[in-house]
Amino acid sequence: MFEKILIANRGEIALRIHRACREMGIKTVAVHSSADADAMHVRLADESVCIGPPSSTDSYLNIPSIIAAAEITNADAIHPGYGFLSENAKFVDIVTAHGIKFIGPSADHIRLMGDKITAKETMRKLGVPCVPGSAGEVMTLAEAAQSAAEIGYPVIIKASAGGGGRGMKVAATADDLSEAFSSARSESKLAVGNDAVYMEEYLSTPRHIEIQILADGQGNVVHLGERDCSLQRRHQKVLEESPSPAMTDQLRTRIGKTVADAIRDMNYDGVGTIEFLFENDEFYFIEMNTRLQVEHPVTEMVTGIDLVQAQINVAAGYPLTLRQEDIKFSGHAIECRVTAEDAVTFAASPGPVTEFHVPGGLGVRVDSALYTGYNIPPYYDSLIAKLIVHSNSREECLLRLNRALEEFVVSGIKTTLPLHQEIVHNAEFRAGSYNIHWLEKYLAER
Ligand code: MV4
Repeated sequence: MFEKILIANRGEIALRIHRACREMGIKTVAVHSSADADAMHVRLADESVCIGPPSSTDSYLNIPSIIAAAEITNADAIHPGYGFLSENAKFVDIVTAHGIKFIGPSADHIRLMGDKITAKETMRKLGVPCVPGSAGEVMTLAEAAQSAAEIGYPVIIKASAGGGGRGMKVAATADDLSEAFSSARSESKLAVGNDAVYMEEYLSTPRHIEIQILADGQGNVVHLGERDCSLQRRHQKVLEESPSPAMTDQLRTRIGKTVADAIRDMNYDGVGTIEFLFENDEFYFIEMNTRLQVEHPVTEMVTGIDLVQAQINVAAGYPLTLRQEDIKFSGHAIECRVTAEDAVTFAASPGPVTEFHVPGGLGVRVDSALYTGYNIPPYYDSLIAKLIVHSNSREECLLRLNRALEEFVVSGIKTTLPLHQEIVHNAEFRAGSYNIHWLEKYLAER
């Protein structure tokens, strides 16, 4: 097992990883920007190294600084968390070349899944259902027109190197195609420096459902069920739950087996998430994330499995002892992402936190690096806390979530806690009858 892990991240996820390490008897190294010297992840780690000025580009994305910090402290592995360098294949190559273990999949798997065209082609060949679409890249407008005619309108044009909805355009009819095709390409070129695009049938009202997998690269793969992440605003998830209100045991078992088989065939190792659009009881693969995700606690609560400890174990070369039949899904979990933003305008609200009181009690978990007196710096992601609630049924989970939200106090800054209170009281949300457009529509009409 590793003796010391460098955590190449900040905020609640750095703390989350530190906690897993501590319980496993592994020492931790925190890295931080000059703006984060007083951050909780720095306070709790065994050692810390300042890796640069406030800007992420110069600190949490600064590869030479992070490698130097690992060498100085003699860390034998690096955990990237989510965001930052977590899906950067070049970083994995450099970490590996320095004789340090990257806690995550191989650089090749990250590259394969980072290119959405090769990701989809790989999954299709391995028997995973995909959205009907073009055979790979669409290079010219003529090709786009032919492909769209075969698929049928409406179609969606996506950037192969994209993600988070960047460079994504819908063409409702043939009249919209030329404009959609050229703007998808130029947006993609601008955002990711690559103008390769592909095309799919546009699904009008799907849910976003993702399957969590855990693999050891030694032939052992398990799936840990689904998370429904349909509640999003501008491609940022707001609330996630498991099980999905739209799922059945039969559908879960079937897609879970399909996904686990594909991941085994790929020889993938580590944790991963396979994202689907789900409409009329059918799954359509869209993308795979090769990292630990923000919403992983929802899965931890319903399976009882510590995903970060599992991730560290497989990275250290221990085979998975867990078998699919050992995994029991118990009850219901909901995660609310609390951000330092105005709950109505979504204007950023960094600054000093004068009061921070978290809810507690049975089935309530708060993952946060905040403390009373902390000054939230303006340079990073606005996530300040994840409230995760677990109970026996969705109904009881909603009652518990409402109770926990009532107890939660954050003063000095604005937060999205009031938005979560609105959502938990909303009849449509309570009925579970929502899709990927529900939240934006609700926000536009409220
Ligand atoms: C789609 C789609 C409809 N049809 N693909 C948006 C981000 C990207 N990762 C995938 N996205 C979508 N792909 C087809 N063929 C609709 C979306 C989409 C969406 C997906 C998940 C969650 C929220 C969304 C909001 C708008 C559009």
